[in-house]
Amino acid sequence: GYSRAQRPYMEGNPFTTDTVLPSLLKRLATSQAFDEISEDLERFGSVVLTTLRDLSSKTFEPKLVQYNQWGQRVDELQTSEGWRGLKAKMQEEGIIGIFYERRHKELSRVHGFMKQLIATADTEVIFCPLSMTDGSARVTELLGTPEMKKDLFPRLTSRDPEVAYTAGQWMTERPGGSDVSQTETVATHIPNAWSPFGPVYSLNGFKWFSSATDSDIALALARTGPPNSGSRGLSLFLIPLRFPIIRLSGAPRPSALTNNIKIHRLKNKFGTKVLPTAELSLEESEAYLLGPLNQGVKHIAPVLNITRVHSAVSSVGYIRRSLAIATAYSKVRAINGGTQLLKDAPLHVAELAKAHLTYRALTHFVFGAVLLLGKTECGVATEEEELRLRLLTPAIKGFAADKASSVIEECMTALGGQGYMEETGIGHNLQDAMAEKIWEGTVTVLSLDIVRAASEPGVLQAFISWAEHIITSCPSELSRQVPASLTLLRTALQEIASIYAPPIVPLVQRPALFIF
Ligand code: MFK
Ligand code: FAD
Repeated sequence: GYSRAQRPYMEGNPFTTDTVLPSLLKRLATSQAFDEISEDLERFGSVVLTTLRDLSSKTFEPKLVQYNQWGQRVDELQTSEGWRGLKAKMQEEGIIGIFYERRHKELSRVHGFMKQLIATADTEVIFCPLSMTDGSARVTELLGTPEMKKDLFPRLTSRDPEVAYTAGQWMTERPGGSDVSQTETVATHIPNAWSPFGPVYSLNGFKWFSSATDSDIALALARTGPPNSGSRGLSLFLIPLRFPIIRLSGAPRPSALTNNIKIHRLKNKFGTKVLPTAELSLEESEAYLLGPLNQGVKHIAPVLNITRVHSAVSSVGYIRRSLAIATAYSKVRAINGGTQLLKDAPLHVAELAKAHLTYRALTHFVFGAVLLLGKTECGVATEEEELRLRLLTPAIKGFAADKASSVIEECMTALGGQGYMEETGIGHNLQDAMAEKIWEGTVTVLSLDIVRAASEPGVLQAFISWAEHIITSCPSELSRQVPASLTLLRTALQEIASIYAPPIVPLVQRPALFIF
């Protein structure tokens, strides 16, 4: 018989004991790249269990001190040592560096995102500011002035926490986050001012959600066209959160007030509590135009698309750890009077298997897009692959977010009462994972983006050709086993192709997501 006492479970190395990641990496990488990347992931797996968990335990909710004892406005944002340590450690580990050093060429995205996947559930949403930093680095790489490329880009991608910058993304305003056409922040050109970072503007407005309030810069939308110009009157700006924009290493961090940015309030959130999400006002704040005038939405899209891939990876990362815990528990928990372990009870195993199947499918789905992102950024993607990535990006983000919470809930119940205890961290993961359904576009808004993408020339055809190729190249035994699913997929794709031809039928927008 087995001990009937409560016994702690042991979590293994999150990379080597994972049932999906090593074999997926082997499938995607050459053997030399596999050796190098898997060695790094195995080492990093131990860092997750030791250093990162230790740093996470030293985090607490940020505090805002608006006034000092003399009644002066100071807007001091106090974050925890653990939070700052997590950020520094991840920068040292090459998040963001790996993505832009591109040492493993198109596999660099797979490498960095596998690191994130195994760390997500142990790092208090540190990948939120880092994902926006990643998107900002990409926009700088694509659109930046020579000075931005020389001064900012190396900092956004640096592995040295002393010089590295993080960036925020300010799109959401009070009238609407999904619909940025309502943006109220106004940008006024300052004709005689000059900056190496581009034409200088003065911004006035209110940003309703700023999650990287401790960052160095932000990318924001502001109105440069007439008030009735909707989103086609918005431009993209680089805003220094603090002056001087280029900080000397070791110098104290000035307040956001140095650029006339007031931090009004920290949000009181359901989860992601360590992340300093604030409401801000810009009052004659200095900013630099990035890219062409009145095309802000189009040019912030690389940030949206990159952070959406981060979000999809995070959703899968929360599932990974919850499932690892549930699996580990099944090896120590005795049932039926000590005659059996949970892992040997078919009913219980069937539940774990269902969760595992979703985890496996989502990981493959998400990393399919991650590889396409890597190829696109390295200039080795075919035109079809780039079009496919456009369609898959909102699909992986919305779909992974939509699936994650119910799988995490199943993992929680797989531990019985222990699963509901804070110490396991599953509830904490669930709270954080819920944000993935809302930020960077709600699930509904992402299904609308699938529709937008599908109506762009060539996108849907690129997807259908690829899906048909996959269907026809399935081994015949597999085709025989799942003929109904294959037929369904083919029919669904044909339906989408006809429905998505303009004019778009709004009622099919959300179901569009579920076709994946
Ligand atoms: C670790 C976790 C990672 C995540 C952490 C992040 C923390 C949270 C941060 C945030 O939440 S930041 C705020 C995120 N906000 C959103 O995601 C807004 C959601 N709403 C949308 O995405 C809307 O679809 C959008 C605001 C983009 C709609 O705007 P418009 O102006 O009505 O779009 P329109 O007119 O269809 O498109 C304008 C242009 O942009 C078009 O190009 P053209 O000018 O050439 O015609 C579009 O094709 C292009 N575009 C729009 N979305 C695109 C895109 N291009 C590429 N990719 C996209 N996703
Ligand atoms: P709304 O746009 O008002 O949406 C409300 C509901 O309406 C949703 O269910 C939505 O799906 C639905 N809806 C909207 N439009 C349509 C439509 N056309 N058809 C059908 N249904 C629709 N934003 C930033 O810019 N920077 C940040 O750093 C940031 N950090 C965040 C951190 C957290 C923890 C959270 C929760 C949000 C953050 N956001 C940030 C804001 C986030 O991006 C927005 O909340 C999100 O885009 C939705 O916008 P909204 O809140 O205005 O909701």
